[in-house]
Amino acid sequence: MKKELTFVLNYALNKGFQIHPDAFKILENVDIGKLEKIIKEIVREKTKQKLFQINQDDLETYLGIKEDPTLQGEVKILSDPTTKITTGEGVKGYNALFSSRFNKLKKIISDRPESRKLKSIASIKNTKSEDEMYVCGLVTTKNIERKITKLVLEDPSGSFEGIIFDDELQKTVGTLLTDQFVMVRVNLGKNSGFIIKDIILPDIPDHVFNKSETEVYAVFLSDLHIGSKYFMEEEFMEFVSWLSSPDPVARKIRFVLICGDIVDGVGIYPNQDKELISLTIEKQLKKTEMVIDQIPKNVKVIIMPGNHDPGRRALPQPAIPKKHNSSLWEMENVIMVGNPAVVSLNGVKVMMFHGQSIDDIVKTTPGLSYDKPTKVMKHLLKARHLSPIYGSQTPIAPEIEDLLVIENVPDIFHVGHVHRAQLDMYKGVLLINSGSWQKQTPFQVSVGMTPNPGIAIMVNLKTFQVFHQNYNSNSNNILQS
Ligand code: D5M
Ligand code: FE
Ligand code: ZN
Repeated sequence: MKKELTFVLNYALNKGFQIHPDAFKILENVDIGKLEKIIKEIVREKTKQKLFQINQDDLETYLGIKEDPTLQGEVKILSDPTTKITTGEGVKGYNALFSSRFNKLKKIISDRPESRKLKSIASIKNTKSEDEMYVCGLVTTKNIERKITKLVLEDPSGSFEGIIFDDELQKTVGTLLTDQFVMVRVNLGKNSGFIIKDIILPDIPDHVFNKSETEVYAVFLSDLHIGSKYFMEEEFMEFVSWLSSPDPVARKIRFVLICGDIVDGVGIYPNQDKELISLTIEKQLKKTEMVIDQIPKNVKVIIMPGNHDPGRRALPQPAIPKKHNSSLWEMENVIMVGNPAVVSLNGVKVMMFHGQSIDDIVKTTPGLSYDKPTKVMKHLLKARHLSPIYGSQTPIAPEIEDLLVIENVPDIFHVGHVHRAQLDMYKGVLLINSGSWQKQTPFQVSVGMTPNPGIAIMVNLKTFQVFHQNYNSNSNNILQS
């Protein structure tokens, strides 16, 4: 304990006072230079009233940080895959998944005026019409060779192949993701092949974001990796104790969102045990519980899993199962959701997705990289899908309903996974990659991945002003925007 704190405690005790543990918590975070004055004044006042206990209320009144009861902290779960998971069997399952993806995205694109001319692939197969036509489907192949680019799409009626000559459109084809939904404008060419004249993505319209009525803040966090040797425990605990401090922003925080990889897990990558401090899931979750318990109880904590957390690996992921640690589930202010999830915080809609698909997208798409995750997030919004590529590194379960389609436009899109905190805006949607609280791992060193861990991002849900705090002592470690 700091000597200044010991001094004021002894002072109060000698005057016959008791200090409530909640009051003590506040005292621990008070500027030490002010401690003595605060205690002496409270002791003098309360002695007059003949009340010999110093409680939280006394300190909050004195410090002017009394909780504002008008600040709302309302969470609604708008979408969570946990109870919706109904995985199909084998080929039948995948057919159902892709048919659900196609139907949902066709409905989304139907809002565009061009869609009135939309035809099924089968119906244009033998056409002799010279008019322009529109078809849509999922990208099955893109073939970019010398000057000729071919694109193959599939809809429930069949398969369509088109050729692209235009340079700009050829570049667009390069950025399309396999299994992504697109609409194309086509003409019949001279030798009865189809020529693609335009490629239209479902995309999002310009968005006017919803606001909280009161000036409440939400904190955006991801990739704690509790249990790993590289979890920045000291820095993270410093941030957590700031949440109880008299800082005016801290006093207005009502939500903490954790976007996956809360624990490091067990057996996630080869020889992981050499990099773990806690060797079992149970121990890692126990530690998590201790950490989360330090967050003030008037703050709702939303926990979503990532690829390191227990449950299942394939997307969509259910919430971390109860069987490992019931107390985390039972904490009054903790809400466990699956990946992806959409939550409403005082009416502000946040879409949370861990971001597994970024790995596949970065590897196959020119112009996208790990150090600019919000660029990939824009790509996902344009595709209106969180993980289009099937059959690569990111496992996707053959759900009867495709729960990874972005059906509604969120106000905030929150992602993690790549350990690079970055902010951006796209058509009125705030994009947040909340980075990590894990130092660079030997794997990341080996592949030249430089994380910027230890940054807490906070958003004022009334004004959408963004703040951040950097707990990393390395001065090169900065938030990108
Ligand atoms: O992933 C953090 C980042 O590091 C994410 O972009 C994937 C990448 N990563 C981590 N381990 C591997 C292996 N073994 N192969 C390829 N890419 C990897 P995280 O989910 O925190 O481990
Ligand atoms: Fe991670
Ligand atoms: Zn991850």
